[in-house]
Amino acid sequence: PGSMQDRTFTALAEAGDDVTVAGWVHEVRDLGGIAFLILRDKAGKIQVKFEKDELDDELVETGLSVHRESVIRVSGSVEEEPRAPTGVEVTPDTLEVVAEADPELPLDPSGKVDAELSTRLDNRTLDLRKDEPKAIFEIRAAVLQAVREAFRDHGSTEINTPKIVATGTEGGTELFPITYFGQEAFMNQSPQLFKQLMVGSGLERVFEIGPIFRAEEHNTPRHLNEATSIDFESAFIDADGAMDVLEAVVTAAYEGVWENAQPELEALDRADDFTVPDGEFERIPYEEIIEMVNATGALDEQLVWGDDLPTEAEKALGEELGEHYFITNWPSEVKPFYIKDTDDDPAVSTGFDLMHPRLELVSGGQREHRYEKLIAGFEQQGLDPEAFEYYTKMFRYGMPPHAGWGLGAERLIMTMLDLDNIREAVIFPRDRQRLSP
Ligand code: ATP
Ligand code: AMO
Repeated sequence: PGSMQDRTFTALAEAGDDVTVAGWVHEVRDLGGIAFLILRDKAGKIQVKFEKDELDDELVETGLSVHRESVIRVSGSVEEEPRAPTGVEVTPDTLEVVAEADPELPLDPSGKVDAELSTRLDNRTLDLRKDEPKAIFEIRAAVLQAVREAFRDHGSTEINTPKIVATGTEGGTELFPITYFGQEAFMNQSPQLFKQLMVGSGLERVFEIGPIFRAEEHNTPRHLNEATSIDFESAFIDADGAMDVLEAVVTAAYEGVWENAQPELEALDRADDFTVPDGEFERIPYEEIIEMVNATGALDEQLVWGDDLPTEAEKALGEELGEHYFITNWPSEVKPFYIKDTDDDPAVSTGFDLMHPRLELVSGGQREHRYEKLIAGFEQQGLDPEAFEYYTKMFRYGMPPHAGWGLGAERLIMTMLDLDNIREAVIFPRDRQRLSP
Protein backbone atom coordinates (compact mmCIF):
# COMPACT_ATOMS: atom_id res chain seq x y z
CA PRO A 1 0.00 0.00 0.00
CA GLY A 2 1.46 3.27 -1.14
CA SER A 3 0.25 6.74 -0.29
CA MET A 4 -3.09 7.81 -1.77
CA GLN A 5 -1.38 10.48 -3.85
CA ASP A 6 0.31 8.03 -6.17
CA ARG A 7 -2.92 6.87 -7.73
CA THR A 8 -3.97 7.77 -11.25
CA PHE A 9 -7.48 9.00 -12.08
CA THR A 10 -9.27 6.43 -14.24
CA ALA A 11 -9.79 8.97 -17.03
CA LEU A 12 -6.02 9.52 -17.33
CA ALA A 13 -5.03 5.85 -17.65
CA GLU A 14 -3.63 5.23 -21.13
CA ALA A 15 -2.66 2.08 -22.95
CA GLY A 16 0.97 1.21 -22.18
CA ASP A 17 0.92 2.73 -18.68
CA ASP A 18 1.51 0.94 -15.42
CA VAL A 19 -0.99 2.49 -13.04
CA THR A 20 -2.49 2.34 -9.61
CA VAL A 21 -6.18 3.26 -9.65
CA ALA A 22 -8.39 3.52 -6.59
CA GLY A 23 -12.11 3.95 -6.17
CA TRP A 24 -15.41 2.14 -5.76
CA VAL A 25 -16.54 -1.21 -7.15
CA HIS A 26 -19.29 -0.16 -9.55
CA GLU A 27 -20.08 -3.58 -10.93
CA VAL A 28 -18.66 -7.10 -11.21
CA ARG A 29 -19.49 -9.35 -14.16
CA ASP A 30 -18.32 -12.94 -13.97
CA LEU A 31 -18.53 -14.73 -17.32
CA GLY A 32 -16.82 -17.95 -16.22
CA GLY A 33 -13.29 -18.10 -17.53
CA ILE A 34 -13.13 -14.34 -17.62
CA ALA A 35 -14.59 -11.67 -15.34
CA PHE A 36 -14.71 -7.90 -15.31
CA LEU A 37 -14.81 -5.43 -12.49
CA ILE A 38 -15.75 -1.83 -13.21
CA LEU A 39 -13.93 0.56 -10.89
CA ARG A 40 -15.35 4.09 -10.52
CA ASP A 41 -13.68 7.24 -9.25
CA LYS A 42 -14.31 10.99 -9.45
CA ALA A 43 -13.08 11.10 -13.02
CA GLY A 44 -14.98 8.16 -14.51
CA LYS A 45 -14.77 4.38 -14.73
CA ILE A 46 -12.28 1.78 -15.86
CA GLN A 47 -12.56 -1.92 -16.56
CA VAL A 48 -10.37 -4.39 -14.66
CA LYS A 49 -10.02 -7.75 -16.43
CA PHE A 50 -9.62 -11.09 -14.64
CA GLU A 51 -8.47 -13.85 -16.95
CA LYS A 52 -8.74 -16.55 -14.35
CA ASP A 53 -6.08 -18.91 -15.81
CA GLU A 54 -3.50 -16.18 -16.04
CA LEU A 55 -3.89 -14.57 -12.64
CA ASP A 56 -3.06 -15.52 -9.08
CA ASP A 57 -6.05 -17.41 -7.57
CA GLU A 58 -6.14 -15.30 -4.44
CA LEU A 59 -6.24 -12.07 -6.44
CA VAL A 60 -9.13 -13.39 -8.54
CA GLU A 61 -10.97 -14.58 -5.44
CA THR A 62 -10.57 -11.20 -3.70
CA GLY A 63 -11.55 -9.20 -6.77
CA LEU A 64 -14.66 -11.20 -7.54
CA SER A 65 -16.01 -11.59 -4.02
CA VAL A 66 -15.75 -7.94 -3.01
CA HIS A 67 -19.14 -6.31 -2.49
CA ARG A 68 -20.33 -3.51 -4.76
CA GLU A 69 -19.38 0.01 -3.59
CA SER A 70 -16.40 -1.23 -1.59
CA VAL A 71 -13.26 0.85 -2.00
CA ILE A 72 -10.40 -0.97 -3.71
CA ARG A 73 -6.98 -0.16 -5.06
CA VAL A 74 -5.67 -1.92 -8.14
CA SER A 75 -2.19 -1.80 -9.65
CA GLY A 76 -1.58 -3.19 -13.09
CA SER A 77 -0.90 -2.55 -16.72
CA VAL A 78 -3.24 -0.69 -19.04
CA GLU A 79 -3.97 -2.17 -22.45
CA GLU A 80 -6.10 -1.14 -25.35
CA GLU A 81 -9.43 -2.99 -25.54
CA PRO A 82 -12.06 -1.68 -27.94
CA ARG A 83 -14.83 -3.64 -26.16
CA ALA A 84 -14.09 -1.99 -22.82
CA PRO A 85 -16.33 1.01 -21.96
CA THR A 86 -13.43 3.48 -22.14
CA GLY A 87 -11.37 1.68 -24.78
CA VAL A 88 -8.77 0.50 -22.28
CA GLU A 89 -8.65 -2.04 -19.46
CA VAL A 90 -6.35 -2.88 -16.56
CA THR A 91 -4.82 -6.31 -16.01
CA PRO A 92 -4.20 -6.34 -12.26
CA ASP A 93 -0.92 -7.25 -10.56
CA THR A 94 -2.25 -6.46 -7.10
CA LEU A 95 -5.70 -5.72 -5.72
CA GLU A 96 -6.36 -4.44 -2.23
CA VAL A 97 -9.73 -4.00 -0.53
CA VAL A 98 -9.31 -0.68 1.25
CA ALA A 99 -12.81 -0.34 2.75
CA GLU A 100 -15.48 -3.02 2.49
CA ALA A 101 -19.11 -2.00 1.86
CA ASP A 102 -22.07 -3.83 3.39
CA PRO A 103 -23.80 -6.13 0.88
CA GLU A 104 -27.11 -4.34 1.56
CA LEU A 105 -27.06 -0.68 0.45
CA PRO A 106 -29.79 1.89 1.26
CA LEU A 107 -29.64 3.09 -2.33
CA ASP A 108 -28.07 1.87 -5.53
CA PRO A 109 -25.30 4.19 -6.75
CA SER A 110 -25.14 2.43 -10.12
CA GLY A 111 -28.51 4.11 -10.78
CA LYS A 112 -30.24 0.93 -11.93
CA VAL A 113 -32.82 1.24 -9.16
CA ASP A 114 -34.46 4.67 -8.67
CA ALA A 115 -34.70 6.03 -5.14
CA GLU A 116 -37.13 8.52 -3.58
CA LEU A 117 -35.73 12.00 -2.94
CA SER A 118 -35.97 11.50 0.85
CA THR A 119 -33.94 8.26 0.64
CA ARG A 120 -31.40 10.06 -1.51
CA LEU A 121 -31.13 12.97 0.94
CA ASP A 122 -30.71 10.55 3.87
CA ASN A 123 -27.83 8.91 2.02
CA ARG A 124 -26.21 11.80 0.14
CA THR A 125 -22.78 10.15 0.23
CA LEU A 126 -24.09 7.26 -1.86
CA ASP A 127 -26.41 9.50 -3.90
CA LEU A 128 -23.54 11.75 -4.99
CA ARG A 129 -21.67 8.76 -6.37
CA LYS A 130 -24.18 8.96 -9.25
CA ASP A 131 -23.40 11.17 -12.23
CA GLU A 132 -26.62 13.27 -12.28
CA PRO A 133 -26.77 14.47 -8.66
CA LYS A 134 -23.00 14.91 -8.66
CA ALA A 135 -23.30 17.09 -11.79
CA ILE A 136 -25.73 19.45 -10.01
CA PHE A 137 -23.10 20.26 -7.40
CA GLU A 138 -20.27 20.64 -9.91
CA ILE A 139 -22.57 23.10 -11.72
CA ARG A 140 -23.43 24.84 -8.46
CA ALA A 141 -19.69 25.34 -7.87
CA ALA A 142 -19.27 26.69 -11.43
CA VAL A 143 -22.18 29.11 -10.82
CA LEU A 144 -20.67 30.45 -7.61
CA GLN A 145 -17.26 30.84 -9.21
CA ALA A 146 -18.71 32.76 -12.18
CA VAL A 147 -20.80 34.92 -9.87
CA ARG A 148 -17.75 35.82 -7.77
CA GLU A 149 -15.78 36.72 -10.88
CA ALA A 150 -18.63 38.87 -12.22
CA PHE A 151 -18.86 40.76 -8.94
CA ARG A 152 -15.12 41.35 -8.95
CA ASP A 153 -15.34 42.61 -12.54
CA HIS A 154 -17.90 45.11 -11.26
CA GLY A 155 -15.61 46.45 -8.56
CA SER A 156 -17.36 44.65 -5.69
CA THR A 157 -15.67 43.40 -2.50
CA GLU A 158 -16.67 40.07 -0.94
CA ILE A 159 -17.73 40.34 2.69
CA ASN A 160 -19.04 38.01 5.41
CA THR A 161 -21.62 39.28 7.86
CA PRO A 162 -22.86 37.72 11.13
CA LYS A 163 -25.41 34.94 11.11
CA ILE A 164 -26.36 35.38 14.79
CA VAL A 165 -28.23 38.65 14.95
CA ALA A 166 -30.36 40.83 17.21
CA THR A 167 -33.14 41.77 14.76
CA GLY A 168 -35.02 40.48 11.75
CA THR A 169 -35.44 42.38 8.51
CA GLU A 170 -37.90 40.51 6.32
CA GLY A 171 -40.98 40.32 8.56
CA GLY A 172 -41.05 39.05 12.16
CA THR A 173 -42.82 35.72 11.70
CA GLU A 174 -40.08 33.96 9.80
CA LEU A 175 -37.29 34.26 12.36
CA PHE A 176 -35.59 31.39 14.17
CA PRO A 177 -35.05 32.51 17.75
CA ILE A 178 -31.99 31.32 19.66
CA THR A 179 -30.56 32.21 23.05
CA TYR A 180 -27.30 34.05 23.09
CA PHE A 181 -25.80 33.98 26.59
CA GLY A 182 -29.22 34.60 28.09
CA GLN A 183 -30.13 37.29 25.59
CA GLU A 184 -32.75 36.94 22.83
CA ALA A 185 -31.15 36.51 19.43
CA PHE A 186 -32.06 35.16 15.98
CA MET A 187 -30.55 33.34 13.02
CA ASN A 188 -30.07 35.90 10.28
CA GLN A 189 -32.83 36.13 7.63
CA SER A 190 -30.81 38.27 5.25
CA PRO A 191 -27.55 40.25 5.38
CA GLN A 192 -29.69 43.24 4.41
CA LEU A 193 -28.81 45.70 7.17
CA PHE A 194 -25.13 44.75 7.36
CA LYS A 195 -24.55 45.04 3.61
CA GLN A 196 -26.25 48.45 3.69
CA LEU A 197 -23.98 49.55 6.53
CA MET A 198 -21.00 48.68 4.32
CA VAL A 199 -22.00 50.96 1.43
CA GLY A 200 -21.47 53.82 3.86
CA SER A 201 -18.01 52.47 4.68
CA GLY A 202 -14.90 52.81 2.57
CA LEU A 203 -15.81 49.58 0.78
CA GLU A 204 -18.79 51.21 -1.01
CA ARG A 205 -19.72 48.21 -3.17
CA VAL A 206 -19.98 44.75 -1.61
CA PHE A 207 -21.30 41.25 -2.16
CA GLU A 208 -21.86 38.26 0.06
CA ILE A 209 -22.62 34.61 -0.64
CA GLY A 210 -23.87 33.12 2.59
CA PRO A 211 -26.62 31.29 4.46
CA ILE A 212 -29.98 32.81 5.33
CA PHE A 213 -32.40 31.20 7.76
CA ARG A 214 -36.17 31.45 7.45
CA ALA A 215 -38.72 29.72 9.64
CA GLU A 216 -41.10 29.17 6.72
CA GLU A 217 -43.95 27.04 8.00
CA HIS A 218 -44.97 25.68 4.64
CA ASN A 219 -43.36 22.76 2.91
CA THR A 220 -43.02 23.59 -0.78
CA PRO A 221 -40.75 22.54 -3.66
CA ARG A 222 -39.24 26.05 -3.72
CA HIS A 223 -38.67 27.01 -0.08
CA LEU A 224 -35.83 26.01 2.20
CA ASN A 225 -35.39 26.84 5.87
CA GLU A 226 -31.70 27.40 5.24
CA ALA A 227 -30.87 28.88 1.84
CA THR A 228 -27.84 30.50 0.25
CA SER A 229 -28.28 34.14 -0.60
CA ILE A 230 -26.18 35.96 -3.18
CA ASP A 231 -26.36 39.57 -2.02
CA PHE A 232 -25.19 42.76 -3.67
CA GLU A 233 -25.19 46.33 -2.43
CA SER A 234 -23.55 49.43 -3.85
CA ALA A 235 -23.21 53.10 -3.06
CA PHE A 236 -24.11 55.66 -5.72
CA ILE A 237 -26.37 53.50 -7.86
CA ASP A 238 -30.15 53.51 -8.19
CA ALA A 239 -32.55 50.62 -8.83
CA ASP A 240 -31.72 50.60 -12.56
CA GLY A 241 -28.00 50.45 -11.77
CA ALA A 242 -28.63 47.52 -9.41
CA MET A 243 -30.67 45.74 -12.13
CA ASP A 244 -27.79 46.25 -14.59
CA VAL A 245 -25.38 44.45 -12.25
CA LEU A 246 -27.97 41.72 -11.64
CA GLU A 247 -28.35 41.10 -15.38
CA ALA A 248 -24.57 40.81 -15.68
CA VAL A 249 -24.29 38.42 -12.71
CA VAL A 250 -27.12 36.10 -13.79
CA THR A 251 -25.81 36.02 -17.36
CA ALA A 252 -22.28 35.31 -16.10
CA ALA A 253 -23.62 32.38 -14.07
CA TYR A 254 -25.16 30.80 -17.19
CA GLU A 255 -22.03 31.52 -19.24
CA GLY A 256 -19.78 30.04 -16.57
CA VAL A 257 -21.78 26.82 -16.61
CA TRP A 258 -21.85 26.69 -20.40
CA GLU A 259 -18.09 27.22 -20.63
CA ASN A 260 -16.91 25.12 -17.69
CA ALA A 261 -19.48 22.41 -17.08
CA GLN A 262 -20.34 20.81 -20.43
CA PRO A 263 -19.88 17.19 -19.22
CA GLU A 264 -22.15 17.93 -16.27
CA LEU A 265 -24.84 19.47 -18.51
CA GLU A 266 -24.61 16.33 -20.62
CA ALA A 267 -24.93 14.12 -17.53
CA LEU A 268 -28.17 15.99 -16.76
CA ASP A 269 -29.29 15.79 -20.39
CA ARG A 270 -29.42 19.61 -20.55
CA ALA A 271 -26.60 20.29 -23.03
CA ASP A 272 -28.98 20.53 -26.02
CA ASP A 273 -31.55 22.97 -24.65
CA PHE A 274 -29.37 25.08 -22.34
CA THR A 275 -29.51 28.75 -23.36
CA VAL A 276 -27.45 31.60 -21.98
CA PRO A 277 -29.71 34.67 -21.56
CA ASP A 278 -28.87 37.63 -23.79
CA GLY A 279 -27.99 39.80 -20.80
CA GLU A 280 -31.04 42.06 -20.76
CA PHE A 281 -34.33 41.33 -19.07
CA GLU A 282 -37.48 43.31 -19.73
CA ARG A 283 -38.30 45.78 -16.94
CA ILE A 284 -42.08 45.95 -16.49
CA PRO A 285 -43.70 48.22 -13.91
CA TYR A 286 -46.01 46.54 -11.39
CA GLU A 287 -48.93 48.60 -12.68
CA GLU A 288 -48.60 47.04 -16.15
CA ILE A 289 -48.02 43.60 -14.66
CA ILE A 290 -51.39 43.78 -12.92
CA GLU A 291 -53.08 44.59 -16.23
CA MET A 292 -51.22 41.78 -17.98
CA VAL A 293 -52.28 39.25 -15.34
CA ASN A 294 -55.90 40.40 -15.50
CA ALA A 295 -55.85 40.15 -19.29
CA THR A 296 -54.73 36.50 -19.15
CA GLY A 297 -57.94 35.58 -17.33
CA ALA A 298 -55.94 33.10 -15.27
CA LEU A 299 -57.37 34.34 -11.97
CA ASP A 300 -60.94 34.07 -10.69
CA GLU A 301 -60.76 37.57 -9.27
CA GLN A 302 -59.16 40.59 -10.92
CA LEU A 303 -56.02 41.91 -9.25
CA VAL A 304 -56.08 45.47 -7.98
CA TRP A 305 -53.26 47.87 -7.14
CA GLY A 306 -51.62 46.82 -3.86
CA ASP A 307 -52.18 43.06 -4.27
CA ASP A 308 -49.24 40.69 -4.07
CA LEU A 309 -48.98 38.31 -7.01
CA PRO A 310 -50.49 34.91 -6.29
CA THR A 311 -48.58 31.88 -7.58
CA GLU A 312 -51.12 31.40 -10.43
CA ALA A 313 -50.42 34.96 -11.56
CA GLU A 314 -46.67 34.32 -11.63
CA LYS A 315 -47.34 31.17 -13.60
CA ALA A 316 -49.57 32.93 -16.15
CA LEU A 317 -46.99 35.68 -16.63
CA GLY A 318 -44.21 33.13 -16.98
CA GLU A 319 -46.12 31.37 -19.74
CA GLU A 320 -46.80 34.64 -21.53
CA LEU A 321 -43.28 36.09 -21.27
CA GLY A 322 -41.30 32.86 -21.50
CA GLU A 323 -38.04 34.28 -20.13
CA HIS A 324 -36.62 36.26 -17.22
CA TYR A 325 -38.30 39.60 -16.56
CA PHE A 326 -38.29 42.31 -13.91
CA ILE A 327 -41.30 43.59 -12.03
CA THR A 328 -40.37 47.15 -11.05
CA ASN A 329 -42.01 49.85 -8.95
CA TRP A 330 -43.93 47.69 -6.52
CA PRO A 331 -46.45 49.43 -4.26
CA SER A 332 -44.54 50.82 -1.27
CA GLU A 333 -46.90 49.11 1.17
CA VAL A 334 -45.86 45.58 0.15
CA LYS A 335 -42.12 46.30 0.38
CA PRO A 336 -39.96 46.42 3.56
CA PHE A 337 -39.01 49.63 5.40
CA TYR A 338 -35.55 49.85 3.83
CA ILE A 339 -36.91 50.20 0.27
CA LYS A 340 -37.04 53.78 -0.97
CA ASP A 341 -40.22 55.28 -2.44
CA THR A 342 -40.03 56.91 -5.85
CA ASP A 343 -39.55 60.68 -5.77
CA ASP A 344 -42.78 61.33 -7.70
CA ASP A 345 -45.18 59.18 -5.70
CA PRO A 346 -44.70 57.85 -2.15
CA ALA A 347 -47.19 55.04 -2.86
CA VAL A 348 -44.86 53.66 -5.55
CA SER A 349 -41.51 52.16 -4.48
CA THR A 350 -38.20 51.59 -6.22
CA GLY A 351 -38.46 47.92 -5.22
CA PHE A 352 -38.09 45.32 -7.96
CA ASP A 353 -38.16 41.54 -8.34
CA LEU A 354 -36.43 39.46 -10.97
CA MET A 355 -38.72 36.68 -12.09
CA HIS A 356 -37.92 33.43 -13.82
CA PRO A 357 -40.96 32.07 -15.69
CA ARG A 358 -41.29 29.47 -12.90
CA LEU A 359 -40.81 31.66 -9.80
CA GLU A 360 -39.27 34.71 -8.13
CA LEU A 361 -35.48 34.71 -8.16
CA VAL A 362 -34.51 38.08 -6.68
CA SER A 363 -35.76 41.04 -4.67
CA GLY A 364 -34.03 44.37 -4.60
CA GLY A 365 -34.38 48.10 -4.84
CA GLN A 366 -32.97 51.46 -4.01
CA ARG A 367 -32.71 52.00 -0.26
CA GLU A 368 -33.96 54.78 1.95
CA HIS A 369 -30.73 56.54 2.94
CA ARG A 370 -32.27 59.67 4.53
CA TYR A 371 -32.29 59.34 8.34
CA GLU A 372 -35.67 60.94 9.08
CA LYS A 373 -37.46 59.05 6.31
CA LEU A 374 -35.90 55.79 7.47
CA ILE A 375 -37.13 56.29 11.04
CA ALA A 376 -40.60 57.21 9.76
CA GLY A 377 -40.62 54.00 7.67
CA PHE A 378 -39.96 51.84 10.75
CA GLU A 379 -42.86 53.45 12.54
CA GLN A 380 -45.15 52.96 9.55
CA GLN A 381 -44.38 49.22 9.59
CA GLY A 382 -44.96 49.00 13.35
CA LEU A 383 -41.27 48.34 14.10
CA ASP A 384 -39.44 49.92 16.99
CA PRO A 385 -36.62 52.02 15.51
CA GLU A 386 -34.73 51.78 18.80
CA ALA A 387 -34.15 48.06 18.33
CA PHE A 388 -32.40 48.96 15.06
CA GLU A 389 -30.30 51.74 16.48
CA TYR A 390 -27.03 49.96 15.57
CA TYR A 391 -28.21 50.38 11.97
CA THR A 392 -30.07 53.69 11.89
CA LYS A 393 -27.27 55.52 13.76
CA MET A 394 -24.89 55.18 10.83
CA PHE A 395 -27.39 57.00 8.61
CA ARG A 396 -26.49 60.12 10.60
CA TYR A 397 -22.82 59.99 9.64
CA GLY A 398 -22.87 60.21 5.86
CA MET A 399 -24.83 57.41 4.17
CA PRO A 400 -24.76 57.71 0.38
CA PRO A 401 -27.69 56.81 -1.89
CA HIS A 402 -27.46 53.10 -2.56
CA ALA A 403 -29.22 50.08 -4.03
CA GLY A 404 -28.85 46.31 -4.11
CA TRP A 405 -30.54 42.94 -4.25
CA GLY A 406 -30.62 39.37 -2.93
CA LEU A 407 -30.63 36.34 -5.26
CA GLY A 408 -31.42 32.85 -3.94
CA ALA A 409 -28.58 30.60 -5.13
CA GLU A 410 -30.68 27.44 -5.00
CA ARG A 411 -33.49 29.06 -6.97
CA LEU A 412 -30.98 30.15 -9.59
CA ILE A 413 -29.65 26.60 -9.91
CA MET A 414 -33.11 25.04 -9.75
CA THR A 415 -34.42 27.20 -12.59
CA MET A 416 -31.20 26.95 -14.63
CA LEU A 417 -31.29 23.14 -14.55
CA ASP A 418 -35.07 22.77 -14.53
CA LEU A 419 -35.01 20.80 -11.26
CA ASP A 420 -38.45 19.90 -9.88
CA ASN A 421 -37.53 20.44 -6.25
CA ILE A 422 -35.22 23.05 -4.71
CA ARG A 423 -33.87 20.38 -2.35
CA GLU A 424 -32.06 18.85 -5.33
CA ALA A 425 -29.82 21.94 -5.38
CA VAL A 426 -28.68 21.57 -1.74
CA ILE A 427 -26.48 18.74 -0.49
CA PHE A 428 -28.01 18.65 2.98
CA PRO A 429 -31.26 20.64 2.80
CA ARG A 430 -33.07 21.96 5.85
CA ASP A 431 -36.86 21.75 5.76
CA ARG A 432 -39.71 21.14 8.21
CA GLN A 433 -38.92 17.44 8.46
CA ARG A 434 -35.20 17.49 7.97
CA LEU A 435 -32.63 18.46 10.58
CA SER A 436 -30.06 15.77 9.78
CA PRO A 437 -27.95 14.80 7.99
P1 ATP B 1 -27.57 55.05 -13.36
O1 ATP B 1 -28.25 56.36 -13.65
O2 ATP B 1 -27.99 53.93 -14.24
O3 ATP B 1 -27.59 54.66 -11.91
P2 ATP B 1 -25.06 56.46 -13.49
O4 ATP B 1 -24.10 56.39 -14.59
O5 ATP B 1 -25.82 57.70 -13.24
O6 ATP B 1 -26.02 55.18 -13.69
P3 ATP B 1 -23.87 56.94 -10.92
O7 ATP B 1 -24.85 56.72 -9.81
O8 ATP B 1 -23.56 58.32 -11.38
O9 ATP B 1 -24.32 56.01 -12.16
O10 ATP B 1 -22.51 56.19 -10.50
C1 ATP B 1 -21.38 56.33 -11.31
C2 ATP B 1 -20.78 54.99 -11.67
O11 ATP B 1 -19.91 54.51 -10.67
C3 ATP B 1 -21.81 53.91 -11.90
O12 ATP B 1 -21.55 53.31 -13.16
C4 ATP B 1 -21.61 52.91 -10.81
O13 ATP B 1 -21.83 51.61 -11.32
C5 ATP B 1 -20.15 53.13 -10.45
N1 ATP B 1 -19.82 52.83 -9.04
C6 ATP B 1 -20.46 53.25 -7.94
N2 ATP B 1 -19.87 52.81 -6.84
C7 ATP B 1 -18.80 52.09 -7.23
C8 ATP B 1 -17.75 51.37 -6.56
N3 ATP B 1 -17.66 51.29 -5.22
N4 ATP B 1 -16.84 50.75 -7.29
C9 ATP B 1 -16.87 50.80 -8.61
N5 ATP B 1 -17.81 51.47 -9.32
C10 ATP B 1 -18.76 52.10 -8.65
P1 AMO C 1 -36.21 38.25 -0.27
O1 AMO C 1 -36.83 37.97 1.05
O2 AMO C 1 -37.11 38.39 -1.44
O3 AMO C 1 -35.34 39.60 -0.20
O4 AMO C 1 -35.13 37.14 -0.58
C1 AMO C 1 -34.29 37.26 -1.70
C2 AMO C 1 -34.24 35.95 -2.48
O5 AMO C 1 -33.77 34.89 -1.66
C3 AMO C 1 -34.38 33.68 -2.05
N1 AMO C 1 -35.10 33.11 -0.91
C4 AMO C 1 -35.28 31.80 -0.68
N2 AMO C 1 -34.87 30.71 -1.33
C5 AMO C 1 -35.23 29.51 -0.83
N3 AMO C 1 -35.94 29.33 0.30
C6 AMO C 1 -36.38 30.39 1.00
N4 AMO C 1 -37.08 30.20 2.12
C7 AMO C 1 -36.05 31.70 0.52
N5 AMO C 1 -36.31 32.96 0.96
C8 AMO C 1 -35.72 33.78 0.07
C9 AMO C 1 -35.32 34.01 -3.20
C10 AMO C 1 -35.59 35.47 -2.98
O6 AMO C 1 -35.95 36.11 -4.17
N6 AMO C 1 -33.13 41.67 1.81
C11 AMO C 1 -33.87 41.32 0.59
C12 AMO C 1 -33.01 41.43 -0.64
C13 AMO C 1 -32.60 42.83 -0.98
O7 AMO C 1 -33.47 43.73 -1.07
O8 AMO C 1 -31.39 43.05 -1.22
C14 AMO C 1 -34.41 39.92 0.75
O9 AMO C 1 -34.01 39.12 1.58
O10 AMO C 1 -34.61 33.77 -4.41
